[in-house]
Amino acid sequence: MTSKSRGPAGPAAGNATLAAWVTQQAARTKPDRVVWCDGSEEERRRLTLEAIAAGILVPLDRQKRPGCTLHRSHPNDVARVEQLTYVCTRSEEAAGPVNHWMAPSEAYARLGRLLDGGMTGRTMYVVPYLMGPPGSKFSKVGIELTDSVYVALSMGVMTRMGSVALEQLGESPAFNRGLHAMLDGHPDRRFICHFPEDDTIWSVGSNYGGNVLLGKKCFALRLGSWLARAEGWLAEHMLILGVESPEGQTTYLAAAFPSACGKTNLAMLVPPRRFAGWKVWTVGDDIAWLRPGPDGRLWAVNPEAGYFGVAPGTNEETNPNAMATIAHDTIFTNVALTEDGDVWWEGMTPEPPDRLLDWQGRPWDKHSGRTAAHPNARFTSPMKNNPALSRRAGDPGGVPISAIIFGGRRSDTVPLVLQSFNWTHGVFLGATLGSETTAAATGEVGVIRRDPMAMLPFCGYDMGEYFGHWLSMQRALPNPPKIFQVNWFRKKDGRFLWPGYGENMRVLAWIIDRALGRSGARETPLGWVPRAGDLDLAGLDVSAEDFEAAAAIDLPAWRRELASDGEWFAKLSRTLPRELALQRELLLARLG
Ligand code: GTP
Ligand code: SPV
Ligand code: MN
Repeated sequence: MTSKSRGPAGPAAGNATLAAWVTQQAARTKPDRVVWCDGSEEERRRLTLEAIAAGILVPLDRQKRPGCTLHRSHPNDVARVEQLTYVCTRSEEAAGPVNHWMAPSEAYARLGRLLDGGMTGRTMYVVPYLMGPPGSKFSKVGIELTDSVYVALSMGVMTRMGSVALEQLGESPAFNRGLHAMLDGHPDRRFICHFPEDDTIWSVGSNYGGNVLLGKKCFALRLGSWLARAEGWLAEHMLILGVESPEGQTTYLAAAFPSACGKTNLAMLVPPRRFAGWKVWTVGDDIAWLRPGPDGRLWAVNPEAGYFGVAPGTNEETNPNAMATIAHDTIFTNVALTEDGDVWWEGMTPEPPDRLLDWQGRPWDKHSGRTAAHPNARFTSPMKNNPALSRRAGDPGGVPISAIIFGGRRSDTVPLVLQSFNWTHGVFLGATLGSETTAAATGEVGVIRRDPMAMLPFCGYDMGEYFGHWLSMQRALPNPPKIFQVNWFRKKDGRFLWPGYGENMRVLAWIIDRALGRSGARETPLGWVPRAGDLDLAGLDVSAEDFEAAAAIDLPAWRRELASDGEWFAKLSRTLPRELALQRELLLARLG
């Protein structure tokens, strides 16, 4: 820690670029104090106590939730704000038709006015962080300057934070420049601006998750995707997991599902009884950085070190590994507080406790007529708490990916599982992925939108060019992963047809068999699907009728889907790769 007396450059003295940049931003924002974070346990304890004293964190019961705290964000600041998130490239075309765009000069001027003296009376925390394992060629360094102690503490959980990052950086000027100021928190003064040409992110007016934990969506995905295109790799909104067979063979999969569509749950899956002897290991639950290896396979690392997971719906049945992970040393955001100092959310137990304080700190009981936890309430936990953490989660070389899965939240049309005919067709499946919107972003919930590769809110450049980049990866991958599409969320009469969660293991087993060339399949116009008997359904509590409805291919619905894909592609027409338009034509012809 460095106080103002040593100057804002603090321990960066050896890195002149870093020292100069921090000094410059401190001169802009004028904090009373500058504190450099070193990532130590002592520092974490001290900042937590300061945050408790300031009323920013509420300590939880030491027996029930050791090392845990609760944070309540402002009720108008509870999710990512896509309409206030900008890609600020010199040309509007570089950002593409689905990103919000602002000219860099305008963004720097507008946010610069807000940031001028924006930390007066406050502390600026200098948070050096490393995305990816130390010493890995995948890894990148960011520095986040923030006036939020909640952000500094959360970054300490979500990333490899402190000295480890400064060591990796050394004297290099190649670090992401992140600046975050809470300001007065008014939505009129809230902007999340990305400057990919300057490796810079400015975030003002929020103190929530993906808006402010700049290593996560802002750096690892929006700027990451920009760097990945230039450097020949992929930065994706994907979980990474390893499935170990009873014989001890582990196969690694990566899966892209939109926000709040099941990544954390799949990454921590506990196989059902039928799969005794099988084990699923978590490598990552939200973000994957993937690179072609010298062996022609695709290798992946999880750049994060923690989980910022959805709380509602998490319980001992759906996700026992998450429940163990959040048993200690966790920061909870916008969950309900029990009378004995523990947390609660919808779906944690069948019945709520008699009395709670809701996520806004107001008295609550089950007659209150509102949810106790916010639907986007979250936990922030170190990945080392996870009993299912893969031994290779921190492997600097990454893990080899045998299959990529795309999935959305679709109450109709999309079948339980299908396999693409080839890489190009797989990219088409990803590019046309549709999903119902969720509480992870502000706005209407339950509206179907195209969310290609689950990256709609996270791609830092033109979406058509992003698809082109995906297609071009095949040249670097003589041994590419096989590509699949899944849907756990198909419904009939308002209820899910497929039980999901642990039972998704049955689908993973087929995917692995297909990826390793061990199982048959039936060809349909949409892709390869399991033949009767290919999916192991023994001991599954689902009627044959429901299973068939979950797996059914509804051709009229697919004709409507293709019309919607056509509108989506028209929006991207300037840069849409011809191969993808052709894939759509071919599918139209197959549907007749
Ligand atoms: P982000 O952190 O926003 O990127 O979300 P995520 O993709 O990690 O989603 P998560 O695993 O947290 O799940 C979101 C919600 O979907 C939770 O309420 C889960 O209980 C629910 N969910 C997850 N998997 C399944 C499933 O297989 N079936 C059903 N019906 N619901 C699921
Ligand atoms: C998501 O919305 O996809 C998340 C949560 O993982 S946030 O960090 O807010 O982006
Ligand atoms: Mn996510």
